[in-house]
Amino acid sequence: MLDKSQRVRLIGFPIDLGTDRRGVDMGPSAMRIADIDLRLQALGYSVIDEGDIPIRNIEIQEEQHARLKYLPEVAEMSHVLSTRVKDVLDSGEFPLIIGGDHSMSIGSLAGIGAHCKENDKTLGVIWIDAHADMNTAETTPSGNIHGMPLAIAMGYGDSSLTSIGGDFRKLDPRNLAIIGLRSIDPGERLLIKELGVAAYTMFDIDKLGMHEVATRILEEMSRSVDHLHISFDVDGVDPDIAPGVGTPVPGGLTFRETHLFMEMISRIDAYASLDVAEVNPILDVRNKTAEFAADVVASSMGKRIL
Ligand SMILES: [Mn+2]
Repeated sequence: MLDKSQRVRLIGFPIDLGTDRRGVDMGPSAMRIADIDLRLQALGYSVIDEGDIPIRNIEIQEEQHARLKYLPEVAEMSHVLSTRVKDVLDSGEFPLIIGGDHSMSIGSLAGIGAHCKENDKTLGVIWIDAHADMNTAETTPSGNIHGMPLAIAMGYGDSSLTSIGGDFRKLDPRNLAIIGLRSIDPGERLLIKELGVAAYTMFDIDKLGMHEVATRILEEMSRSVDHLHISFDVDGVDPDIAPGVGTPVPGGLTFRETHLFMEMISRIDAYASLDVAEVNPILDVRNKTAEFAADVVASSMGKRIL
């Protein structure tokens, strides 16, 4: 259970260099307009919004690497985010990082990994996503870095990215679970199998039910990790509920499946950091995706129906 006297530190990371679809750089703004801070304050938390980490926009830079688009800026800004997230954790606060495309998690996981290493904690990650985000420059069909952050956290990828936060593997694949998968590239399929990642596809959720899937994952995580990070790619949710995402894929998590999972997360002692990725206001309808995401975040932090 989260301690509501803990301070939540809201960090905006408006990156859209990791994706081809424009608009996710406005994600932090949309989440603020959806009152993410007030929703958490209503639960009793004190929330400090420290604004956005400034990122140079796409128009004033060159693509350079076709298989790692905008690599220099992504690497530099991931380094900045990593340092910031580590400092927030070191000072005992809860970092809530709002993106931005999912390349944001390169920096957040690097910082969390560095904090865990220094404090002898084992890091666990639950990745909610339609996609596996486990490509490398060798396997990527698009060259978009937002399809790579999980591979990078586990030590696979360009060394300018895997070395952020320190030259070590931030996440042991045994301490990773992915939920909501329904669009996986061939190279990712191989890596998931090679590493034996606990990957719960929509098939598994349909078959077992979200309560069973969440119970299995959280029992395992509660046994084996000290710091649980949630990376919530809003495209894990069905586009009917969350149309404002960069890469929508039909057949995703329902409204209730998403909330149920997050309500269960809130009971886990090790839960200590959260990313929200891929909210794209340009593709949204009257900000409903950010409103939903903000409500889901509140569920993960203790909001209850009764
Ligand atoms: Mn993703």
